Amino acid sequence: MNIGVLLHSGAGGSGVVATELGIALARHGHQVHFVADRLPFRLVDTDCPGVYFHEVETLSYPLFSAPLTTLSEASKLVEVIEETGIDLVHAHYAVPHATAALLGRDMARHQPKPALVTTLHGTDVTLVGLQPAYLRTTQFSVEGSDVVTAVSSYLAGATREQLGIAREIRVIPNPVDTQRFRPREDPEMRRRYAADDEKLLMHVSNFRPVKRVQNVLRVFAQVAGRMPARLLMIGDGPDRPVALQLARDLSVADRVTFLGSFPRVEKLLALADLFLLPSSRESFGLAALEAMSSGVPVVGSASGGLPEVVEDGRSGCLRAEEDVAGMAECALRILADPVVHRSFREAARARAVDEFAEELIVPQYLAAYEQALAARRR
Ligand code: GMT
Repeated sequence: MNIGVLLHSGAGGSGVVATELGIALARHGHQVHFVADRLPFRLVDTDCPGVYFHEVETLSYPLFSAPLTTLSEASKLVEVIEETGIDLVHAHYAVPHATAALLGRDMARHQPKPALVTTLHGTDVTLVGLQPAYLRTTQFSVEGSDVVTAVSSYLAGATREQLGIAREIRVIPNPVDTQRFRPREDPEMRRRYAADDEKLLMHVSNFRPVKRVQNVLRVFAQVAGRMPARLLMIGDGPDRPVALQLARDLSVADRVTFLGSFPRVEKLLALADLFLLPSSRESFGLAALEAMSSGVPVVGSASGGLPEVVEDGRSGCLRAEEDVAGMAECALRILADPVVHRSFREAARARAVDEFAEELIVPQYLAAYEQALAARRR
């Protein structure tokens, strides 16, 4: 199949899923054309056969207060459809990618017109798409797609309810490459971040308000008050300065390393003893899944789609969003006893392998693609 993928190129989870899925599809023998404003964050191994990248130009003009990227994305898509005969466009994120896909498909002279699958990732519906400024466009783009998928049942329900949409939404959870994200021992690398007798806690995100990075530090401060521990913060974003300041206020700054943003986190994740994700609402929580696949239990909030990924009391522990003390207590319980810790580690890895391995999820997307192509033929 010849597949066009519209995605966000930055470090957000939707772009990561789009890239990893696209690469997996290329490995299955499909031609995958990524269309984005920059080389996607995780598209580092471009030597994979069947992977193409088409850069969307951004044009500034004095009359426009900002570049009209949805239009340039649609124009680039037309070019790619006409040049390569795309069978199917997969838009990751309703606005603006599904919108640009609908426009590009309508404009293309190529026949037959490609089918459109839109995957909803969360903030596109629950945050951005609901704003009055975008609401009607979001509804139109979701309704106009041939097949719509959501990364969790929570998100599918929220979409139907909040967007007032009745159409079928297929739930396809996010995949993880369980070979790349696997438990590994690297004591030498680990010593860069923690001594052998210290526990290493980790957080990976784009430091947006929804991630509650302040609560990452609060949970860590409580843990570090009871056992020798260090925290590795990976990623970057608007709340990084707040987090830095809070680390100083909580007197843990000397135990926390802010590493910045990295496309290949698998080697780092495998060094962790525990992963923290106390977000106010994750539609899925891909970072948690990548940690679990690396054999790292997750402590986080029991909201949104995270309970569909982490099993409370087995592969991690989930508490109410503001229950910092509860999360810290849970973390201490997991970390204090090596036997308990090992069983959580094993359960986390098993859950990732049994439920979310790429080999299990890619066929679900291929089935969604077949459904979209059949709908298009009709
Ligand atoms: O996590 C983010 O803020 C980025 C965001 C995105 O849209 O790129 O991630 C969303 O999509 C990920 C991949 O499906 C999910 O794992 C994240 O849970 C989801 N983020 C939120 O719902 C806040």
